[in-house]
Amino acid sequence: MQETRRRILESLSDAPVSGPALADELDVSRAAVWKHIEALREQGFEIDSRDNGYVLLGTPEFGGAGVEYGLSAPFEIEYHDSIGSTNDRARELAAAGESNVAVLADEQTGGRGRLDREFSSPSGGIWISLVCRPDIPPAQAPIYTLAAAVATTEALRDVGVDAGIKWPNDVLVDGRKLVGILTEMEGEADRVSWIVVGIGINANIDADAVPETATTIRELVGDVDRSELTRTLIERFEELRSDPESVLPAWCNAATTLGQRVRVQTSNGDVVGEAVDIEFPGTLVVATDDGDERVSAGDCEHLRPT
Ligand code: BT5
Repeated sequence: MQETRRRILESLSDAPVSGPALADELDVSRAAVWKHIEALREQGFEIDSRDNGYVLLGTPEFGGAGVEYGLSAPFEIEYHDSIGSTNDRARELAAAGESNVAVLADEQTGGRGRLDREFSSPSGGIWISLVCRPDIPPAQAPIYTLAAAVATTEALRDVGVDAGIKWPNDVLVDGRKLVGILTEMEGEADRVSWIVVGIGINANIDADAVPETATTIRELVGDVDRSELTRTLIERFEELRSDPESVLPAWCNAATTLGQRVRVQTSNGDVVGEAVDIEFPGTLVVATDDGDERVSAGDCEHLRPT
């Protein structure tokens, strides 16, 4: 959000402030203050003009300005009511050199999962892709998927949803999928150029608009303030990526996979056994009949105990 507008909103959030007082405080002309107020109104901020000054009565429900207002993480929001895929748009921005942008949409018409599977993304969801340019080797990129899963799970628990991570990229409630994560990247042998972390949350959506194996926040606890949830998610993601060592312990708290019997389908065949540990940057250790196996990618299924 533009800095002057952010400061105007901050001033108005405490008490009414007159146009001249705002102009003095921000060191701009009164006409400029008026233009900023008009622009904020257009973005959906409800600002009343009263005898004692401007009053902030309401903030936009969901959208770029609604999410950026009060966000304490260095991400700009690019919002779309409807888009093909936020990951596709984020990849475009990344390829053009952008960083720390979150592409956010209310609806996706071409949402993608791993291996180009379809990801249904009707209006009412939180479909978001974070463009990052970390200074890490490509082999460490999976830590970003884990960080996104932790940030999302914690944000969901804050609103009363009893979510848990299934390795590596799903967030489930009672065995049904509430969130999918798709991490994509480009890089050279020793260094990542960019990473796009795409997160899809079935938020304020009817259960019959998502696959039968899925659930939605609306179904579980009723509708939530999507702007606030998105801010919590981005802020937590920011903390985790700034301190990669903190990701695995937080992941262990938020995940349900450790201690479970699992079947992981990998490109080299199935690995079946008990998930006993997670290692940096996201490798699952499975105790099989033939000893421990380490798996870095695959589709994981939690099996019933034998
Ligand atoms: C994923 O793939 O779960 C990753 C999904 C990532 C979606 C986000 S939304 C923002 C960004 N933009 C995109 O275009 N993508 C990202 P995977 O593990 O391959 O799971 C895909 C499977 O999940 C499908 O084959 C369905 O079985 C199931 N599925 C489809 N839509 C779903 C939904 N809305 N909720 C839960 N499960 C769904």
